[in-house]
Amino acid sequence: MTRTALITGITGQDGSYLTELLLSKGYEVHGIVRHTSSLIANTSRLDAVYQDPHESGRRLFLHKGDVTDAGLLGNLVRDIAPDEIYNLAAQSHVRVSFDLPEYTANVTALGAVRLLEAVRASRVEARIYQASTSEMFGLAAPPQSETTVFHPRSPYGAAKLYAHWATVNYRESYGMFAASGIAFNHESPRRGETFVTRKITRAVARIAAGIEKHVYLGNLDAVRDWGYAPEYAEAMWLMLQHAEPVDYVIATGRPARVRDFAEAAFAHAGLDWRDHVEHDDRYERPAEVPELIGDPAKIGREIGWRAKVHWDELARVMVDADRAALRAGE
Ligand code: NAP
Ligand code: G4F
Repeated sequence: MTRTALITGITGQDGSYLTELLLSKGYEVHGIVRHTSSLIANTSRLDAVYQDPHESGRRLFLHKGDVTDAGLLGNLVRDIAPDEIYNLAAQSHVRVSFDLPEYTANVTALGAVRLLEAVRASRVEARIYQASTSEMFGLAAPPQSETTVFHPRSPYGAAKLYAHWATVNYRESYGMFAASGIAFNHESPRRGETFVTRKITRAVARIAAGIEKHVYLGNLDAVRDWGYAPEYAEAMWLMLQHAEPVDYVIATGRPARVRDFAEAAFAHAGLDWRDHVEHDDRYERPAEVPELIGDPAKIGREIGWRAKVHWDELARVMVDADRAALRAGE
């Protein structure tokens, strides 16, 4: 029997890696794609696996939609009757969430409830993955684990915490197989260009090519636990194959500061980061999350997932990819 998955946020970094993983496992994959006025569809991260709707035997289906539209979600869940649902859609940028708090709550918090409610109302027996985040820990002291008390520091963190508890609540109230992965930062060459790692590695490529001289950053002292996004897609899938719906921290456990990442990225191109990184207050946040370091012991012990790529290798992989893309004129 072909297994079927529905992915919200399929056009994002994680959605694209998860799609590749599920297609490689023989799944039929359905994804929700937002309408834009200027493109037929925002699917550039899916280029490698995109299948023309006129092809026979295709296993990737893209549906126009939005997680702010409850009717659309209800219709899709009922019509597709997926075995697995991955809720990856979000306004996922922390700094942006301070400027768009209500919008962020509508998409990131209420979007999850609309989806849970669509599944409950349809009575489709789908397993649900909710993309929770280490940002929910906020000020809590590291290392953060499944038992750490949450203290979100941004509209995004608060919205994700609401979605997280809604997922727990639907599991406890209705016996649904709904589980949250509390993922720490994960990156890749497909990372959005305004997140700090990709902003740095793109700048390294452009500075090494003589196109630019400087990159402007905010807080260099923030500590993050950066992992490699394709490995996190594997963790999501493994969580839905588990016998029980259980929430897990997904992390490497290896911390680094923003300045460490910058140093490693510039050094990989033979450059000294101190010659090229300037400070700009605009990239500071009204409230910062100073230190996120995950404790991935539980997911390692119970489902055998462990991060292989750590932040310093990640910096090199992303610099190489951005330099290659620049050379190819992308
Ligand atoms: P991303 O690259 O920002 O992708 C977000 C996805 O959500 C995109 O496909 C985006 O569509 C879609 N989306 C946004 N608003 C939507 C709406 N109203 N309706 C439908 N789709 C909408 O994020 P990511 O890095 O892949 O992360 C995936 C999920 O994991 C997100 O929920 C994020 O908050 C969460 N998370 C990420 C990390 C991380 O470090 N990457 C860590 C913890 C949790 P467009 O392409 O059209 O913008
Ligand atoms: O790359 P960032 O924007 O990621 P942040 O805020 O940690 O959020 C990401 O990870 C979360 C998991 O913890 C996800 F849930 C969320 O969706 C997103 O994927 O910033 C990382 C750090 C911050 O401390 C920020 O203040 O880098 C610092 N930073 C310093 N200069 C900067 C910059 N961040 C950005 N985006 N741009 C800067 O110029």
